[in-house]
Amino acid sequence: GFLENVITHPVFLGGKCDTSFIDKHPELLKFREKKDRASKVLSFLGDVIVNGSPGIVKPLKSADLIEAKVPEIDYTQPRPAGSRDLFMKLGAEGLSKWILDQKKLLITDTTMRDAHQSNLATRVRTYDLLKIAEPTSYLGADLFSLECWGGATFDVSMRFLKECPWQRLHKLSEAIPNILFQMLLRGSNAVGYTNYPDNVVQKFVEEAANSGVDIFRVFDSLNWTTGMQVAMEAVRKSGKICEAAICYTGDITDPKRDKYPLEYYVHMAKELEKMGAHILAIKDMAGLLKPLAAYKLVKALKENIGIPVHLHTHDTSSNGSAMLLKAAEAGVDIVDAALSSLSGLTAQPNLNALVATLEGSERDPQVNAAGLQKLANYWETVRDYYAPFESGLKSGTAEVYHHEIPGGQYSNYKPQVAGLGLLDRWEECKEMYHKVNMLFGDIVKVTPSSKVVGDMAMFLVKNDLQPEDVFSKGEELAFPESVVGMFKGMLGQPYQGWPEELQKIILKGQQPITCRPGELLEPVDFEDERLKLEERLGHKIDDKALISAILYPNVYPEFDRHRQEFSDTAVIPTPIFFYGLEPGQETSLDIEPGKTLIIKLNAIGKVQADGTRAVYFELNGNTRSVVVRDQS
Ligand code: 3PY
Ligand code: ZN
Repeated sequence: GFLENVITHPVFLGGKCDTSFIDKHPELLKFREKKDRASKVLSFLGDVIVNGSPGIVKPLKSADLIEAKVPEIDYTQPRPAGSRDLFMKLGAEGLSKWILDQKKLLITDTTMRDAHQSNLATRVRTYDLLKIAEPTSYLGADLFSLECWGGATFDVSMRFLKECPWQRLHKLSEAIPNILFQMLLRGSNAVGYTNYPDNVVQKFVEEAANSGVDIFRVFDSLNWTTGMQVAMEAVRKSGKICEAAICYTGDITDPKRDKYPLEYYVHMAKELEKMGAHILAIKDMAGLLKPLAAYKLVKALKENIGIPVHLHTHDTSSNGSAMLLKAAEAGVDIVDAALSSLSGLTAQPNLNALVATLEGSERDPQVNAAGLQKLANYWETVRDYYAPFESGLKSGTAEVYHHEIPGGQYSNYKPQVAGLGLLDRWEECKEMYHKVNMLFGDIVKVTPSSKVVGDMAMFLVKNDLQPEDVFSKGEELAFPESVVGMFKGMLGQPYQGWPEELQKIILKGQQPITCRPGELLEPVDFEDERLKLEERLGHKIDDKALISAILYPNVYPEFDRHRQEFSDTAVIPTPIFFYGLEPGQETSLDIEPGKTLIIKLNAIGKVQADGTRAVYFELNGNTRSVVVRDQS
């Protein structure tokens, strides 16, 4: 019931219709009373208070959570110059050379993206990021970059947090103009789970570059360099920094795991350098790179390529810090780490501890250690708001060397397993992940190929099957759609190809492709799509919203509906957003500059015969109530 009525509809206003338009859209004749912003926010809060937040089984009480302390900064002092200022002066090639000239170890802080993607199921909201953004621009000014966008954040912010990823990026870059922003881009899969037409990838990169992304870390989920071409070229064309990744899997120090030896990675790195990478990334998405292997790999890469090496890992085994130290010894240029309070477990190693380790050494990162501690203190309190999204892992585990589940997937795979009612078989689900990897021919596992392995593992456990059963009962099995798509070639080609017999069983007679999937996908006609969407949504949309909707055709309309019905709920403090208010509790929201709402919950009414309840508030001193359907 959120749609604009017909006289405000863009198609109607544009005179692009006759009366059949109204026949097709009877909903547009419902002239709804237009709600003001405050009423929309109260409707949202009423719903959270009565029904809780979707997906949160064990809610906290917002009244028990304390407000995170934002470090005090003397804003009369000029903002320190940072890596972004340097990039503006030197350009991508110049910056790449500057990196090579540094003795100090450069550090990327992943707190704003991968750390919470991996430890808190990507749930950290723009509200909490923005509050610490400006202090970060002062206290973190010596960092090489902030990874703060891309990966799963794009999807999760719209799907679960009901906030706009572009707005997050825009506001962050306003607050932090001096440090390089870095994003994770899944090659032809952009920030999604499937291949998109080339012009969608190109347009996405262009928009992201205009909105504040400086460094694009591009990877392919099967290490298929052909699948990285379009994205890499688009990044170079935008004038930004193209960081191309080799995804690390297996173990180069284990002679029994010989599918991916040292030479495999060196060869791929050389190819990416030739393709125009300004920086090479080692993307160790599951944290499989052991300390001694890191030394060997970094040494070999530094000897064989002429661009800087940037190392990304996950601390799942808890060997992450030792590994980074060995990599620093071997001459790695940049490493990823996370502020202490969000570090460790399936996220990145501890940034503050790394700084302390190297202090006074040849590779001293020369950053403001005391300032970074203040930032970590802020995140320590904020982390408490997200307790329901913790993975439950209490310590590092060397088991990751066996199951090889990426850090960013671990905190997602477990709730998926739980969702299928298989949590009592969690051990089996991890073991099956390993078995499926071997069944598939020991592939690189990172979004989206990792999701396919997870889908297949859950499918087998759920149906009480073993990998061998695929060969004997394959004809009767309806494999998950993602598995069929991958074996058809829709995520590209794995190193040494797919196991042929298995591929035949899974495809059931369909022919696989070996070309770039993007070559087969029709380019999107953006203006045509825009019109269709505007008609469906009932209002105008800009380029960024259009891209969001093209990347996530099912998620975007629901996100848009939320915003029409409840307004932009990104302005609500996180404890209130997730857990609502208790009777007598008060909160204040800045809905726009200079406009503050003071909201107090007075009481919750009894359930009525029609299944609704009234929720009574005080809004800036006046009583207001909203009626909410009780879903229990
Ligand atoms: C992502 O693609 O989101 C990842 O973090 C992969 O490691
Ligand atoms: Zn990662």
